[in-house]
Amino acid sequence: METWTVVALGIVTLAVGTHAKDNSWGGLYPRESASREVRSLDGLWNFRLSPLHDPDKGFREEWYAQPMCKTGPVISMAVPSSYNDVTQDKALRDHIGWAWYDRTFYVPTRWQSDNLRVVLRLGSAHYNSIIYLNGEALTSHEGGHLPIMAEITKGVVYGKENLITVAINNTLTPETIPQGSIIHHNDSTRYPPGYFTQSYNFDFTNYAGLHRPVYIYTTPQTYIDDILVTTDIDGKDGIITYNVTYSTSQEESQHLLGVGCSIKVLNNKGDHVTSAMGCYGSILVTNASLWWPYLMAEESGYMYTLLVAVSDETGRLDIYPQKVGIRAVGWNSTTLTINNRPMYLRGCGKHEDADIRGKGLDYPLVVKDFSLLKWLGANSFRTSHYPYAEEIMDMADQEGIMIVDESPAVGLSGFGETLMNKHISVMKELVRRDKNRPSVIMWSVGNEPQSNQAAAKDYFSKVVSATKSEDSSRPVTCVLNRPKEKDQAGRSLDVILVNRYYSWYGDTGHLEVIKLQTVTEFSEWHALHNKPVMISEYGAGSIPGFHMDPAFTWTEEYQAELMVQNFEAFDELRSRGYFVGEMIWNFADFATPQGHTRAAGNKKGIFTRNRQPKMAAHVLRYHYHKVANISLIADQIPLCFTSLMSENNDF
Ligand code: BDP
Repeated sequence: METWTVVALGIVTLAVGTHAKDNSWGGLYPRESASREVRSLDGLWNFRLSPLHDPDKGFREEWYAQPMCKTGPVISMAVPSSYNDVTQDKALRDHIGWAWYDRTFYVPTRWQSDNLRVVLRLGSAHYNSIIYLNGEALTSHEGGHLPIMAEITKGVVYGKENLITVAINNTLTPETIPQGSIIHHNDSTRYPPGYFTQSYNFDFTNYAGLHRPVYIYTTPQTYIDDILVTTDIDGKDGIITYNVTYSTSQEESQHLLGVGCSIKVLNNKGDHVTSAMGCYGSILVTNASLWWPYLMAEESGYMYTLLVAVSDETGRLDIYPQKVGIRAVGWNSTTLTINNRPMYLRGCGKHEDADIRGKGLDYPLVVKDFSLLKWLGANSFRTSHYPYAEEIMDMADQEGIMIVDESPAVGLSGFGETLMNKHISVMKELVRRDKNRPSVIMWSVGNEPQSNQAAAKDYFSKVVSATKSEDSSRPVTCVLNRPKEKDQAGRSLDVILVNRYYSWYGDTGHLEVIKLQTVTEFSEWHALHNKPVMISEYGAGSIPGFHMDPAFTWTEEYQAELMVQNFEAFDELRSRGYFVGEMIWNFADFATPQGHTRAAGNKKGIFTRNRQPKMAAHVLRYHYHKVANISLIADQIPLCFTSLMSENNDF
């Protein structure tokens, strides 16, 4: 007999460790300026797992009170990285529960004598984390994928060694986002005593660890806390509306009386364009260079910099460089627009995923992925199925790649109030982090919820309206996969995104039904909701190097031909005027839990996990350039695809 329990390891112990208040504002990304210094704490940290059957051990023995190397064995762990795949240890790969990291660092005495504020910021820790500084609980955070910030001015010792310890728990429960369950296998004839496993309803490895960079940085005592920027266009001019919020340390709060803001707008070469005074207002940029998506204009991803300065009554300045892309997003019942021109999303569903590092940020991989996206002629991707690293989002802004920015709410069910409140908080955190990004053209509150459940109606109406109240300048969606007659979420959304796997999960092997089924389905979604529709996932698995003609499932030919059939449907739907985009599943092969339907991971990538093209990548490249009205020189397309494409009238 197996029991499914709500109680998870670590939730009990989370209470033990949490003396610190949960912090939901991750703060502005740490950037250097004339007033701010940034130091990286990335590198090799010390690391130890809590024993599987004694999850509280680290708390009981106070592993945070002194360097962990003094309380037992440690190994080196790379930061940023997931911890799962960096060693040969299966127990580490499959761990459930608490994992502990620590390292020491110095803070210069100059920071104290200069009366600076010192802040710690972690890009993401998955899933629950508690952060200790010099043995004291500093802050805690629930949920991976979003930043954690805490002021440490008083907690650090200047000019001496400081200790930072991070305890991270990857346990998922029915009330975490995403959800999961701990299954206790109680049948003693089949399992050893205390045997349990983690299950979850999503198709990617639940990687854990310090996934993104860790920084300490300084600000003056009166500092810029947040900047909100929205943009619009008026003929050839751009309008930047801004609101700067500032704060100060408690003792210095009287200084807030004399605080003032000034703004300098610089072009993308760093030259001065215009200036403004005041902590909120609008700035007119005459003859503005607009932010355009890749291949929609000669120059894509154009960004200005707002050099925001806040001064207190002593005249001391805090300066933050805030990038701004001037663009206007619009939508109606059939169309998405950017700068008043209809946009069509040619994109991919992606993952933060690579061998060895798992979900750890890896700069070479970031550059490679954007290079491949542009090679494909893609103009967009969805951050399936969680918010991606800010460093990736920076690249999207800069390269003109549009983003459907998704929350970690993948595969939700149940839809109780606790879950909903948590979901709303996550949306607020996500919007607050990414609100100024020109690349973000849509929020996605989740992927494939069980939206056929009755409770989904009220749930999604509330989550979507809470998201809109944070940001009304972008459409809000949720990626659906339930039958349209049963779905309860679509009515609350601005754009309908649907995942469909014709001739893969249904009618397997029957490529000839794809066009009919796809055109019928998506035209019905549009008719039902009178909203723009797009396909957010379609595709087939292929094992690189598997070939059969006629095409057969799992071969590169099958994946490529399935795509060509889909393109016919998309072209037809596009001609009807309400189909606003297509995203292949997936950009690259990725890691999943072990299972008999996954061959060493999900193989629906058009690139291998190592980012080498399968046949499908060449086919998609040809199609995306054609949709973008850009012809590829025939000899750039390898010969093996030309026969495939010539069978199709569209090519
Ligand atoms: C979709 C999910 C995605 C999966 C994909 C698949 O959104 O996460 O990886 O199916 O089965 O339902 O490949």
